[in-house]
Amino acid sequence: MGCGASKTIPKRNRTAADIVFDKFDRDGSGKINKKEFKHLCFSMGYNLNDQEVDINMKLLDLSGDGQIERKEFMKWWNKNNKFSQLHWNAERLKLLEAFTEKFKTYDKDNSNAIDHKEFRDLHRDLLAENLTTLPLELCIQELDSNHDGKIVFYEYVRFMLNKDQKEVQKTNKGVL
Ligand SMILES: [Ca+2]
Ligand SMILES: [Ca+2]
Ligand SMILES: [Ca+2]
Repeated sequence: MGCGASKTIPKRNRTAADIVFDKFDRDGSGKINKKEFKHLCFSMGYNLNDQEVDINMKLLDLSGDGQIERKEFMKWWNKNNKFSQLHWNAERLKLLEAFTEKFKTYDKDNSNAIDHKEFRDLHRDLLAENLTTLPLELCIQELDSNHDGKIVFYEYVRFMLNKDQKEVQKTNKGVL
């Protein structure tokens, strides 16, 4: 995906979100890192612990580079419940931790993304756990929501939670 946006936006085109982004991108790197994100949330009245910062950063990081770029930030910022969604209850947090561990085992080269080669192992496990019946190629399409050829943590979690939801619906209503 081409990245046309430069690090700085001409003043007249800056939105309120841009101003917030630039304010908290303290080192001017064009990206919000963990420390900067924690500070941003704290300034807005949300005191996240390190674990919450970790998990939420991973979920906002659609490119898998470990930081929040302007585009990723905008996506989050435009949500109504952006801050309340950063707090996970203990049960969900535990689930997300388990997802993190699992994701790490598939991401063998620690690139923060599961590529096609690594996906073979993940696919094998998903089949074994009945989480998919799709063949390899179709399954990667379902997981890789932005179709950039790799699966980042957010995409993995989205897929897993979706499955979770369907399971819940199944048991509640008897049908999907
Ligand atoms: Ca920065
Ligand atoms: Ca990113
Ligand atoms: Ca992807």
